[in-house]
Order: sequence, then structure tokens, then C-alpha cells
Amino acid sequence: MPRPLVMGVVNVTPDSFSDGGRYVEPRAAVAHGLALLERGADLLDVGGESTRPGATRPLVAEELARVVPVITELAAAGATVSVDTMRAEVAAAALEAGASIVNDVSGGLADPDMLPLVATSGATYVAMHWRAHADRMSAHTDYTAHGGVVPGVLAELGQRVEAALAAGIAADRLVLDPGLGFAKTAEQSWELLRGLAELDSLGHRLLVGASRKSFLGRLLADAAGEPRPVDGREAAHLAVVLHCARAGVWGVRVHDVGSACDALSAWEALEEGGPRG
Ligand code: PMM
Repeated sequence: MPRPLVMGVVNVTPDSFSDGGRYVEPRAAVAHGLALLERGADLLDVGGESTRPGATRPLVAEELARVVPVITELAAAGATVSVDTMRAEVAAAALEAGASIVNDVSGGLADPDMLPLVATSGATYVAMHWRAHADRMSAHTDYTAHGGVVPGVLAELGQRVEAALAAGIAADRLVLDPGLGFAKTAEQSWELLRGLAELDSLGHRLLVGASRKSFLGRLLADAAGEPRPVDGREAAHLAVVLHCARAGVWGVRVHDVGSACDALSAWEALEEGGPRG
């Protein structure tokens, strides 16, 4: 079973929940991206819009000004770059600047121009399961009409696949993501992780982003019920990364690239065939 690709997160935002404000200066974001490459990242995911619960959207011009200079430099340095955006206009500028993957957390629902843009570009397209923008998503966690979160995400992602194919995106350019924490309670995120084999039945590559998310914080809450702060969630996250590797996912989206790569090296050494290289 091949090792999943490690997608390192470069959030060029003032307000992301785990690293907001740390890399908002383009120079700091580029340096961070280069450091992630050195630690073993296969891909870099550059985003200029925070999707933390309750976040408000930046202006298009702000999002462009955040991501384009960073993508230009990272792509010029040889990185395979993905742009984390829901906007076709930003995706187009990012592809022009050297990105080759569009990571759309809305799976094409936020901007009607996104799927046609991706279709004509030839880029790889990550379609994440999504129900509403960050300021409203916590009101959209009811999956009872589908009989649960796993069948619900399967059905709704299946619709996004149909829309992407209908727009002209080739099936082999599609990657699907269950969207942990996006219109999901903590328990629903765990259910989706337990149900990765079912999501695999959609027949597309899978990407999973669990890094530092609040469902890990809740799992590790202290005696008073206070969620574990973001910086204390990495060991639990690595267990999730290994679970994803065992499930055969294509990629994991992570903040701490070095520890994810180390954990995957150990996993690979334990697998038949031994470590890469
Ligand atoms: N999570 C976040 C942002 N973008 N993209 C994909 N494909 N999957 C995710 O799970 C995902 C994403 C939010 O996390 P962050 O604020 O730590 O980047």
C-alpha cells in the first residue's frame, strides 16, 4: 500500500484557528512553505481565507493579495502547490502563478464558476464535503435524513462528483475529502474516520484533514471538560494519520509535516516491502 502524500498547510491568514497571523506576511509564509518542504512535504496547500467556525470572508482582492505572491515563489522554488480557495477568480490567479491543484472546501458549491474554471485548466481538483460557510456551518450538522453522517457525506459528495464530471473535470483529476469539522460535530468527524472504507467506494482518491482540529481537542479535554489547546493535539493527530494510511488514502493535510512524515516512515517500515528508498 503506497504511503499517503503529505500536504503541508500554509495559511496566509490573520485568523485561522491553529496558526492564524503567524504567516500573514508573504515572506513569512514563503519561509514556512520552504521549511515544510525541507521537512518532507509532498505538496503545499496555500490558503488566504480562514474557514474556522464563525469566520467571516475576506474580500476577493484581499484573498488574491495574500496567496498569489506566496504561490508564485513556492512554485518557482519547485514546490507542487495547491490553492485552498472557494473562489474561481482566486483559483484562476493561483493556477496562473504556478499552482497545479485547486483545493475547494465547498466542492464547487460556493462559486458557480469554479467547476468550469477547473475543467478548462486541467488542474487536479479537491472537492471537500461542505454544507455552508463558516459563519453558519455549525447549524448544519443534521444528517438524519440520510440515516447518518457517513451515508450523508457519501450521498452529498457523490452529487459533487456528478457535478464535477458534468462540468468536464476528468474523473482521474478528482480528489474527495470528507471535510472533518465542517458541518460535523466531533462525534461525526470520528464516524467519518471510521467510515473511510465506505467513502472509498466513491472510487476517487481521498484527502483527509484532521490536523489540530477541535474534535481532537475535545477527545483530549481535561477533567473540567476544557478542550486540549491546539498545540497539544499532535500525538492524537498522528494516530489519525496512521489510520488514514492504513485506509489507503491518497493524502493527509497536516500542519506538523515533520512528525507526520516520521510517523509514516515508521508505518512504512512495518508494512510489507519496507521503507521507501
Ligand atoms: N481544513 C481546513 C482548511 N482547508 N481543505 C481540505 N481539503 N480539507 C480540510 O479538512 C481542510 C481544508 C481548516 O483547517 P486549517 O484552518 O487548520 O487550515
